[in-house]
Amino acid sequence: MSKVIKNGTVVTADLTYKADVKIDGDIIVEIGQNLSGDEVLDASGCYIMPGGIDPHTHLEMPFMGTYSADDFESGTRAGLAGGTTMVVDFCLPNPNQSLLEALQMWDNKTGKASADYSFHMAITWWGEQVFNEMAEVVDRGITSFKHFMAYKGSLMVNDDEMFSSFQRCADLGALPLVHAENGDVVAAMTQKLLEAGNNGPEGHAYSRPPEVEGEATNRAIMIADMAGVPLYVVHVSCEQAHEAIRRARQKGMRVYGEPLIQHLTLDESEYFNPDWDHAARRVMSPPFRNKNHQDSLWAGLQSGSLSAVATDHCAFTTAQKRNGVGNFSKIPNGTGGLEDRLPVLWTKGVNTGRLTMNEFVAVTSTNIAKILGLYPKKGAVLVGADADLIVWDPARKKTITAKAQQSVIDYNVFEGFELTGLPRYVLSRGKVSIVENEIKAEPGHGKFVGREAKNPVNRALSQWKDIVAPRKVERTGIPATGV
Ligand code: DUC
Ligand code: ZN
Ligand code: ZN
Ligand code: ZN
Repeated sequence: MSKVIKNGTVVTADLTYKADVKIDGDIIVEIGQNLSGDEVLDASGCYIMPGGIDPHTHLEMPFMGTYSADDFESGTRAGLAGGTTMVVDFCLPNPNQSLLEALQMWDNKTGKASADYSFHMAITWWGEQVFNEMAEVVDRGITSFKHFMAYKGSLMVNDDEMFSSFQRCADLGALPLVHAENGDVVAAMTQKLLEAGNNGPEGHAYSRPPEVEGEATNRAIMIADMAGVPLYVVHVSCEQAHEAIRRARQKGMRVYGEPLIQHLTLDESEYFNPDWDHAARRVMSPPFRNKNHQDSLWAGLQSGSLSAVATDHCAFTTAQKRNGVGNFSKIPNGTGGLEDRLPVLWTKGVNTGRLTMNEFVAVTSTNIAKILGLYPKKGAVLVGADADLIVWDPARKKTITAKAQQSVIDYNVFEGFELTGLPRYVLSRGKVSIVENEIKAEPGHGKFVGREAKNPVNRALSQWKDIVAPRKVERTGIPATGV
């Protein structure tokens, strides 16, 4: 059974043009004029865009003594409802756990996914076993490795471990990711604040100022340069981190920055709300910042110094958040956003003139597809690409409410946002999964998408005993202006 999306305007990262799009099974088979098929989806007044890819989610993740509340079923359904047709989730091995065993555990969670997914593997400890297993992980199509520079005592890796892992990534053609916050400084400031009786949610923001993020971002970039590997910085929330990324890119380094929809649109005043629940529900790391930092992030999307908008979707109920009453460091870190990322970015970005439609597609889908090695299977409206598509109605309106959301939690950090621009149809590999407010997502339809390593070296040359020596790539680059 073929389908044709008719009467719409195709919008990609670089083109806007009138055309019909024909789908057979999972795949786009034709793009052109006056196409016919067994089933017609009307896109009058709408834009046909590649489905959103959220490169940063934590579904059913054990974290801070509990599990994030949305699993692959509710999480992918929420994504589809807002036009996101693929998520990349984080597999987190316990200390000393085999990466392959952890991967099996994560794979077991995905049975009811209704949209496609992939994984990043976290490097939460270091040793010869991890070194060896990284090659097998890459062979299984997981070509990105996350490093936490914060969460001291649990997920955090030290600089020597990070340097070793980055070198291994370089040899395997894999991409290292960092959560860039100085975990030692955060731990020290947290202790001081708690000792002084500052135990409310605002203490969370005080314990993680922009400087801890700027320092760690700079450090990770320098370490990546010494290891001779590209770098992807997750949840860039502030000018200090953005500045480091801009500078590295100007020097010719492949450093990518990912702002979150939350940091673009919500600010630190949320933590000073007298309602403890309101503030705690917004506790995430890094915390929300002030307007100057938000402006910096928008500018980064406009100029291309920041590459992809994500959510870090890691949703906890109010009851879970209340574990931190009397001690902000015990509030599970995380917010939702999977359903809201595209509509909020459209309303606050495209409708305000801050982003063009083509930039919108680039930062919600195409750029990350290219960075992660998913393009053009994902992130494209091209013959042969997966039919992960949105028919976007720029006139459709709604007000965000927790009541109407797909996520299982009992609130929404964007509650009350008035949106203009929402999906009319969302297709996941050809399956019509959303028709306006109607959810037709099919649990179990989502499949794992493996990825290819980029420019791997001969594996035989990469040996555990060699992972120490600096391999600095000398780089003159383009001198910074005024220097
Ligand atoms: N930050 C969060 O807020 N939640 C999950 C992990 C992270 O780094
Ligand atoms: Zn993080
Ligand atoms: Zn995260
Ligand atoms: Zn199916």
